[in-house]
This record gives sequence, structure tokens and C-alpha cells, in this order.
Amino acid sequence: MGNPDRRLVVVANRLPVQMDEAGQWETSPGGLVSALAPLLKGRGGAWVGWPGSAGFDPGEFQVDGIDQVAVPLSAEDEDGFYHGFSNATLWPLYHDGVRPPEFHRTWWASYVEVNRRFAGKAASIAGRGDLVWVHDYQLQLVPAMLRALRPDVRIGFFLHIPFPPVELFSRLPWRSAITEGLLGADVVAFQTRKDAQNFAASARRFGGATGPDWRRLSHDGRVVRVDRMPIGIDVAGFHALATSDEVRRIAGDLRRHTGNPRKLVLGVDRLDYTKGIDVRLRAFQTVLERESLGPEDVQFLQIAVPSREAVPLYQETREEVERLVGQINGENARAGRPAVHYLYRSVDPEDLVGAYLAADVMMVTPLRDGMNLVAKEYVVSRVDETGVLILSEFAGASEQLGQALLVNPHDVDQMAATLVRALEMDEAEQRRRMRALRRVVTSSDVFDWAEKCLSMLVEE
Ligand code: GDG
Repeated sequence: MGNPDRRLVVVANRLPVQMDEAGQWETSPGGLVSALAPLLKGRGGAWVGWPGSAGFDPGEFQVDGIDQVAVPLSAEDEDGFYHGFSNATLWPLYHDGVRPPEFHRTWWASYVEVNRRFAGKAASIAGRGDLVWVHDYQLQLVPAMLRALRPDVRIGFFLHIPFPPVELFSRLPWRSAITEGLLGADVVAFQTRKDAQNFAASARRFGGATGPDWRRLSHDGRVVRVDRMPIGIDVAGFHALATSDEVRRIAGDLRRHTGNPRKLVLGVDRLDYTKGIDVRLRAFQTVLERESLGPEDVQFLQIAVPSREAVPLYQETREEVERLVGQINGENARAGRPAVHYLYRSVDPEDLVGAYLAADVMMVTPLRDGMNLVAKEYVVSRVDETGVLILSEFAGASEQLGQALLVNPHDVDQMAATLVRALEMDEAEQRRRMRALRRVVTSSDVFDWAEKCLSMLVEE
């Protein structure tokens, strides 16, 4: 067993804080931050990350009892490491290559340099034998770099996005360096079993890992444990919101303001080409045409949260989504009653859960997604056990949520037929499926996930 006094050092691309309008730091909202905060406070420790704007270095400071350790990035770092290698090379490659990844040696050099800076900072603040937990695709070289500097610490790594099949990963010119970087950890964990197995295959092929069991790879005279640790949500937090008077009122208002359509369908995503928003809208358009439905029968609410707006591919995705919204409304809306309501902004948690409560059908249809928390949030919010979840078979969540209506998010006709089925599903079937989904999602929340990851890291 490990030493219970070991502190925890979290290393992630972003610090879990942001500056409010008055120039005061505040904790950013989000499941990961709220899950890790109690562990950091309980054990003591620190969070190492980028403060979020180029050229800014606030150094070390405390917010809500957690030590924040800033890793500054210059504008060039932000271009090469962040927009470039992380988001235009790794992000599309790891999401099944749904857009062509770009390979540039200058971006790679920046990625190496920034990963070295993160590893150096973590090495300088970790105490003897501490637990260091590194997060996500931006920091895959950190485990091996940190091990070289500090062989005494225990290193865990969690990938929030998918790990691609070896056929796809092998395109990456830096495939050996990435797998060797990850193999520097004691524990490498993924959202699904498939991701973990994909990594093990690439680690054997390109990283020099050996051993018959994908859960225990041998590398450099050490054992590297590989596993699936599907992330959960703050179940109690969503339950509290979903049962609050304010959120019920918001849900009721939403139904009234849309003119009480017979059915309301919902989509909630960051506006990202991996989320399949355009194909989903085409499926909705097909249903309206084929079934001759009007806005009194069914309406669609799409909340699209702005994301990576400086990147041309994201601008193109936005244009395509907005073109489709305009086209569908042009053909199907009546004055004062659109067929599609489209919000390009983020909304408050109360409005988000209000939308979950108001929606008869939730469409979560990414072309590829590590997990997808929105699917789990919808299920937990449906406290009356009605509602239908349509879920992409390419979202990590589908490994756990088999009672959803699973679809191929590339297949417009199949999604349209499934949407019709969802709109017509009787209450008994809705309840049977929703009860089963709720059992799965409530059985392990994001706090359990963090505890499980950490206890795996503590085991020698
Ligand atoms: C990455 C992986 C993996 C969305 N709109 C609003 C809002 N949200 C919140 C949701 C949810 C979160 O943002 C989005 O999480 P997802 O899991 O759906 O997707 P990514 O952002 O791509 O996350 C993913 C995740 O990491 C965790 O490991 O599941 O696969 O890609 O929590 O509720 N929140 C508020 N207003 C909004 O308008 N307040």
C-alpha cells in the first residue's frame, strides 16, 4: 500500500480557475474540477496548468484552498502547441480522422518544448513520493519527462478523448515518442476498454512495450498498468438542480414559449465538427419532410457552445450548421414558430438542466467522442423516468448506455427512422429504458471515478 500522506499534484492543460470581471480568481465550473477539489483539499497538493492567456504569468497562488501553479505560454506556444499540435493534429487524428490531421514539424517542436515546461514545473513542486496525475492529449509526453526528472513520484495519466486504432495512430510521424511518453506513467487510463486496447496495441508496436496482457505492459523494466476508467458526472448536483423549483419553472416556461409542441427534441454540444450537429439536423429535416410534421408537432432546440472560434475548421462547421438551421426553418417554420431553435452561446446550469427536463428526446450523436457527459446529464436529470436518449455508437458512453437508442451518426436515414421511433415511443418503454440508464449512470459518479483512479495509482 502507498503512503497515505502522499500529496496529489494534478497536471492539466488549464488551471481550474478563471479571472472574474473584478480581476479576482474564481474556480471554473465543471465536473472535473469539482471532483478533484475535495481530493486536493483532503490530501493537500497543487494543480499545475496554463492560466489561459498568452504571455500571462501569475506564478503560484491559492484559490479556494487549492495551490495553483501557473505554466506560462507565449503567443507562439499557443499557436504551435495548443492550436496547432494539440487541436489540429491530435484532436482530429484521435477522433477517427473525421477531419484530416495536419502534420507540421514546427508544431511538434513546440509540443515537446511546452510538455517539457509542464514536466519541469511538476517536478519542482512535487514532494518525495507524491502522486502526480496528468490529464489529456495536450500532455502525453509529460509522464516520461517527469519520470526522468523525478523517479520517486507515482505518475498516473488519464486520456479524456478516444485513443485511435493502431491503423490510424500509425500515421503520426511522432508515434514512438508519444507512446514512450505515455509509458512513462505507472497507470495509463482511458474512457473505454477499446481505447485502452488501442493504446496497448500501439505501445507494443511503437513504444517497445511487451507482455501478453494489455492490462499490464512491461516497459523499461517496469510494469505499466493500463485500464478503462469511464468518467461519471456529479449525480447529486444534477439531481438537486433537476428537482429544484427554479429549474422546473424554467422547463415549463421553455415548453410554453415554444408554443407547447407535442414533442421537443434537444441537442447540447460544444460547436465542434466531432459532435455531428449538421448530420443530426439533416435527420430532423428528413423526419419533418417524410412525416409531414409541422412546428406544432415537433421542434428542435440546439444549444451550441462556442469553441475554438479562431480555427477555420470550426468557423466552417458553424457556417454549415447555421446554413442548415436557416434552410430547415425557411422550409418548415410558421411565423412566430420556428422548427429549430438555435442558441450559439453557453447557458447557465439552471437553463441547461431546464432544457434537459423540457426535452422529450435528447439527440447525442457525435461522430466520435471520448465519453460524452451530456448523455449522462440528461439521464440523471430525468427524475420522472420518461424521455428518450438517442446515442451515437461512437460515443464512449455507448459502452455503458446500451439501453439508449443507439445510432450510426453518419447515417441520416437510420437517425431519422430512430427519431420517429423515439417520438412515438410509449411511456412504458420510455420508463423501462430510462430506469435502466439511470441505474447505470447513478451507480458511479465523478467522485467515485476520481477515487478509483487515485487508488489504482496508490497501489504499487
Ligand atoms: C471532453 C471529451 C468527455 C455544455 N454546454 C453548456 C454546458 N456544457 C457542459 C455539459 C458537459 C460539458 O459541458 C461537455 O462535456 P462533454 O463530455 O459532452 O464534451 P467535451 O467538452 O468534448 O469533453 C468528452 C469529457 O471531456 C470528459 O472526460 O466526456 O468525450 O471530448 O458537462 O453540461 N454547461 C453549461 N452551459 C452550457 O451551455 N453550464
